[in-house]
Amino acid sequence: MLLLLTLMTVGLVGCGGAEPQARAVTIEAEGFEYRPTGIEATVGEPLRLTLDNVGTLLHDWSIDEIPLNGEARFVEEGHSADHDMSDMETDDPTVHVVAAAGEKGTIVFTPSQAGTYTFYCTVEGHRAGGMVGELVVTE
Ligand SMILES: [Cu+2]
Repeated sequence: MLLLLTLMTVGLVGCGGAEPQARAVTIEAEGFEYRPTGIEATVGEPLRLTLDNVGTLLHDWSIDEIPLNGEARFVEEGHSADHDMSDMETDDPTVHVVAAAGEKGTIVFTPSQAGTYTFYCTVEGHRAGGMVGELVVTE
């Protein structure tokens, strides 16, 4: 019994770690630009998305509606406390990760349905300025 508990504990710790099975994607944000503007994902495969803000403005990366397995969750909070939600052009994006200037933010989520989903920056004026792209999810 003790051995079983030990194994379970190790298992839990392992789950909280680096999630090796997730596909890691980094998007740079600078000016009003994402690099790249296109991302691919696979249904049922966790996507570990890092927004690397190498610019001088606050940016985020958001998808309004995308079917997920479970909930999107932050790996690192970054400096989301600095993010003024009143600037957001939408109430409740399904996936939302924020990175202050010079910071990174990471979120893990698992798409559950194939499709093409628009991602964009919710900071006022940024989407219009070009901060928009597509996440293509395939079976
Ligand atoms: Cu932005």
